[in-house]
Amino acid sequence: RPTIYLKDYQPPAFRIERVDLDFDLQEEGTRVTCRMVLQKLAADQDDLVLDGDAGLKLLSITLDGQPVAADRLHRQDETLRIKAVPDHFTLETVVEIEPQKNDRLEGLYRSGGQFCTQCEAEGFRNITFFLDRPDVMSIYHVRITADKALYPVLLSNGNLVETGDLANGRHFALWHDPFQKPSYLFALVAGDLDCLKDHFTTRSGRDVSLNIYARAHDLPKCRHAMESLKRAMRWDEEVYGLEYDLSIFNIVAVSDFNMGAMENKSLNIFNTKYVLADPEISTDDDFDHVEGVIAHEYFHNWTGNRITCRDWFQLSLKEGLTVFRDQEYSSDQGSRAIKRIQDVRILRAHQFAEDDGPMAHPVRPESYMEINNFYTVTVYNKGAELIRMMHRILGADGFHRGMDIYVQRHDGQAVTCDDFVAAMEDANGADLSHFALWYSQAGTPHLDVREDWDDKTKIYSLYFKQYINPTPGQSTKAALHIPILMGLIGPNGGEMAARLIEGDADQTEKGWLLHVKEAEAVYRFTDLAAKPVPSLLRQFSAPVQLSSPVDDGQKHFLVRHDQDEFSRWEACQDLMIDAILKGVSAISLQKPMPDVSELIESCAALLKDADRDPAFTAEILTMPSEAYIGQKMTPVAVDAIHEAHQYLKKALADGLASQWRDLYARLANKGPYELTAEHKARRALRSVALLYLCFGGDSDPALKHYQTADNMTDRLAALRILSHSDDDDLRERIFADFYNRLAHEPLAIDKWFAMQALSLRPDCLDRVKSLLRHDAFSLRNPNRLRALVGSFAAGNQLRFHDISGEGYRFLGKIVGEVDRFNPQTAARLILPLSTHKRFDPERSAMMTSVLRGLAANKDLSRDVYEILTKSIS
Ligand code: DPP
Ligand code: ZN
Repeated sequence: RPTIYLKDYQPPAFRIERVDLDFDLQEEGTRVTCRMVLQKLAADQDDLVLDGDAGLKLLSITLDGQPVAADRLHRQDETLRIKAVPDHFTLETVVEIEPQKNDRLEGLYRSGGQFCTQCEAEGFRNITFFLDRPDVMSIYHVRITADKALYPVLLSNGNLVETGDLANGRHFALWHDPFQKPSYLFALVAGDLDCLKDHFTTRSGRDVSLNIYARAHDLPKCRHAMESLKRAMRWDEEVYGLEYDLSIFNIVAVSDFNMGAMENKSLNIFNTKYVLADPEISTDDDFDHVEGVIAHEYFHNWTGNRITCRDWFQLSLKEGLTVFRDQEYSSDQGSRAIKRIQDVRILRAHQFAEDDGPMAHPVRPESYMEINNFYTVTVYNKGAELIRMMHRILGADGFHRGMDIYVQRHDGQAVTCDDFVAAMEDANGADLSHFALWYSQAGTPHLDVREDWDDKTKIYSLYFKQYINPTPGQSTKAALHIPILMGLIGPNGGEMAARLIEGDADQTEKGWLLHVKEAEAVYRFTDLAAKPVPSLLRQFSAPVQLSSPVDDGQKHFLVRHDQDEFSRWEACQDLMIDAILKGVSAISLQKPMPDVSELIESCAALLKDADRDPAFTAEILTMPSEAYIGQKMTPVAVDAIHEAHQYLKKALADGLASQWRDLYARLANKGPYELTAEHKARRALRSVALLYLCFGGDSDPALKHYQTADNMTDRLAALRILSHSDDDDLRERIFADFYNRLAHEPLAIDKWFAMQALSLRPDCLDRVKSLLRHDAFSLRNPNRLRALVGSFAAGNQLRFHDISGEGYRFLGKIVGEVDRFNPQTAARLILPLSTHKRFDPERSAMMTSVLRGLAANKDLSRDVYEILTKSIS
């Protein structure tokens, strides 16, 4: 299994000027005819080498109308070589494929009776022989023929040119996409789908018809996606000056999908999870996720489709940038501070963990075995942090000047991350060569900060020291350019004015922006009346692990006074983390548990002030997860973390019992459900109150909350609490009720599976195993598989890492099975086992033994093989 290297990149030897695809969709085999006009670019190349999956059945091949003799063809692995081709010619292949049997969900496959496609990254080679690489862009004409009764809707990219009826109850549609695109953006859908229609007028006055296709029953649930789409289209015009470029934009919802959604040109295909939203089946968070993903895929039309990646090492060129764009869009729709807190939570929980494990890689990786394994939080979310840092360093105006140049310069091209940085530099006369190291260097930087106050000279000094631990393939690291947004807070809680006398920094509206560029850096401030409290890394201005000189007392002060909401949240989280870590060491030393009364007091003050911003109060009073505490120690003390976590939760529950009760009552639903910011904030805080209210062991409020809920947010908040209950009857009753109520809604049933897999009850794994046999369960549906097995392995630290090792063996067995038909999803599921080095020797040995057991299988997919070899070595 070869490794592919960035350094080996070669430009394509041929150009495809035009491609005509003809799909003859049948219940057995589907025939695909592909006619390409090719032009040789590299004069020294005699042969044409096309990509094509081993499963393609080649029925015929002609070159300029003449059959190609067998001795000119050479098929090996995933390629087809055609020897001695002319400089300019037309090649036509006819292949047969079997979408009905395609459980990989890559290429052309079936989902719920319809045909659909997923081609990114390399799925197109499962459809036909092609130059399946992003830097080969072509103009597509697509003809689809199918049974009219079974597949009344026939869609592909671009504009609909012609439709018509044929003999035997069949019909056809002809589509033409006027924009050049790489094969990974090709899409086709055929099915019996209903359509929600709307339209949008672009700022230059063009009318765009918007269509969301789904099963008839789901159509009303597409309205939120439609409204989100229109908002996103307007936002991209207003903020980036980017307008939609065709007169049609289609979205199709499918229930079997490996990813979240796919930005195919004018024919986005979505996992139902990210398009359907309805109060009965979706939480408030789900509504936000739908809006965010709709925006993300739409934004790709410019950052991804019009300007695409030269090669897959550059994936972050489109993904990091587009994640940044969708994050900013969502911030503008709701609360910027809360969006930032949520994004940082994801980054730390998943990306920092990735950086700390065997799969650590730079935002622009240098090698891979299977590109599917590199659709990661590093490429996406850390990639977005890189864009965010450039935005901060250059300022919003400078950043947008850079974007304008990027678009002007590269429209219609396949480019690199370096091209993006160069556009930013050229637009601003800036030198980002040092900054650009962030793209090639893996690992999370650690930043240790010390302070010093000289009472005589009134000089306040900050000393920064940065280092990055080695990551696979990168043993030494260079210092990065780290932008640190910070403020100095005075005794009265206000921002202190100061004069900088040493260090590289800019003064901004939000505070000082320090540019730490060396392994060590010193900053000195003067003109201060008293020693300030530093508020460091405001808004999480760089993706680093900061160890701060701020002590507990100062953190309590920051919780109350920092003008930066992110930093207030951060200070409170830090206090909770410290309390839990102290608890963990108390447990191991058999000492008394820590005194948390000051923390309770700070939380009491937050609760008193809750009405000012209930949504923020909900965030700040939510405890960090057990898994996040686990990241703070090696080896991860699984059981002690759980015990200390429960201890703090109980202390907050008991210490503030009357406040929780009052708050819960005060926030009671007044009138029916509404999806407004005000209602969402109220539900969020009330759910937090309910959690603490029930934590003493009284399930009644949760039961009542469940029974009176008129929406999924409330129902799920209660179900989550009841899922841990040791009252068997109660739990069975509620889960049965939920199931019967929502059995016809797959997305709700996914939650039903997930809640059981996340239960802290000791019998959790037994329950998960028995759910594998449930009628509604299927390993072949990725959403269902992730809901049950993924939630258990990645979301239930206590039960997955049970010292019996049962959880590990269970996961190994499932991954082995799933890998036989869906390697992409199997490779995701196995990741929790790759962190074995972070656990104690006993657990680690059991985890590696499962990995080794899997690795013994000779038929492993490339996807799982790569994760296993990197994890075991
Ligand atoms: N569909 C995935 C995304 O939008 C891959 N492009 O991020
Ligand atoms: Zn994307």
